[in-house]
Amino acid sequence: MGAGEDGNGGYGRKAFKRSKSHFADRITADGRDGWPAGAGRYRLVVSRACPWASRALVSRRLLGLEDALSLAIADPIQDDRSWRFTLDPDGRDPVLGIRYLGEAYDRRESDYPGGVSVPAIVDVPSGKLVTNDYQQITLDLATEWTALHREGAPDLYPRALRDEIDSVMAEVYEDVNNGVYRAGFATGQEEYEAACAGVFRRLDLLTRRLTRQRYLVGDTITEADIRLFTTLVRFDAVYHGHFKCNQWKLSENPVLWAYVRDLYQTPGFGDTVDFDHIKRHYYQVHTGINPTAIVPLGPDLSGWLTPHHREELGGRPFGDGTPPGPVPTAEAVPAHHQPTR
Ligand SMILES: N[C@@H](CCC(=O)N[C@@H](CS)C(=O)NCC(=O)O)C(=O)O
Repeated sequence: MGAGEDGNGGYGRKAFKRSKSHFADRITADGRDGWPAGAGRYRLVVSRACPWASRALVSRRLLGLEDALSLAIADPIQDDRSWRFTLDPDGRDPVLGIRYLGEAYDRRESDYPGGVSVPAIVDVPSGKLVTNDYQQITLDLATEWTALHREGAPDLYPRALRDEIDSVMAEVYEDVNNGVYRAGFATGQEEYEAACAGVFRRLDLLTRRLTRQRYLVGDTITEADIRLFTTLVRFDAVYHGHFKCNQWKLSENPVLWAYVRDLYQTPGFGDTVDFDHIKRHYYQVHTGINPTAIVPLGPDLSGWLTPHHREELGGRPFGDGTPPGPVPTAEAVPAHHQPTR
C-alpha cells in the first residue's frame, strides 16, 4: 500500500477512535521533565496538511518563536514509513539529518508499537523525540516558553479566562476538530450521521456565539480561536467533500465565514496555511475513503482575502501586544498554494 499502513493515514478501519499521544513529556521553563525550554535546542516537526500540527505553526508565529524553535516540514504524503522529509535536499531534514520522523521516535524508544504522528518536537542534540502531545504542545509554547517570546507577543492562554477557554476547546475538540474525523472515517451509516450531525450542531452554536463577539473567549485571540481556525480553514477544501460534512459549506455561513477570514487575514494564521498540502494529503493518503486518490480542483480560494468586517464587533486581536512580523523567507508558503492576491 502506498501512503499510510491502512490507506487511511494510520487511522484504521474500525470505528474511529483517536489514540492518546504516547510521548507526553513537557518542555517547561523549569525543565521538570528533563526538557528545559531553550533557544535552538528543539525542532518542531509538522505537516502543513495536519490540523493538529498547524495549531503549533500558528502559535509559534503569533508568539515569535521562529528563531528559538526551528521548523521541519514533512512531505504531505506519507509512505509506509509515515512522515518523511522528501521536500528537503536529498530527502533529509537538514538539522536532524534524518529521512523519516520515525527515526526520532526510534531514538527515543525502540520498538514503539504506535504510529508516528505530527506535531512532534525533537531534541536536536540527541535526535530524540520529546513530545507528540498535540493537546499540550501549544499550551506550553504559550505559558512555558514565555522567556523566549517576542516583544509584543499576545497572551494566548490568559489565566483569568482559562476555565472558559478550556470548556470551549473541549466542546470544539469533541464535535468539530475530532468530529469531522469521526464523520470522515465512519464505517457505518449511523456512526457517520451522528458525527456529522454533531459537527453542524456545534457549528450552529458557535455561530450564535460569534455573531455577538469577534473571538471565542474574551476580546482577544486565544488558544481557543487557534484550535477552531485550523479545522475551519480546511472545511470547504477537505471536510465538506472528502469527510462528507456537507450540510452546508463554511462559505455559506456568513458568520463563520467572516470569522475564519478575519483570522486567516491576521498575520500568523493565513501565512501558515498551504492549501495544496492540505488537499493532497487528505485526498491522496486516505485511499480507504478516496480510492482513486484524485484531488479535486476546487474550491475557488479567491474569497479568502475579501473584507470580513469583523472589526465592527470591536475586539483587540493581540490585546496589549502587537501582530507578529513577516514570515521568515525560508518558511514562506509557495504563492501558488495560497489564494491569489
Ligand atoms: N498524536 C495524535 C494527533 C496528531 C495526529 O493525528 N496527526 C496526524 C496527522 S493530521 C498523524 O500524524 N497521523 C499519523 C499518520 O497519519 O500516520 C494521534 O496520533 O492521533
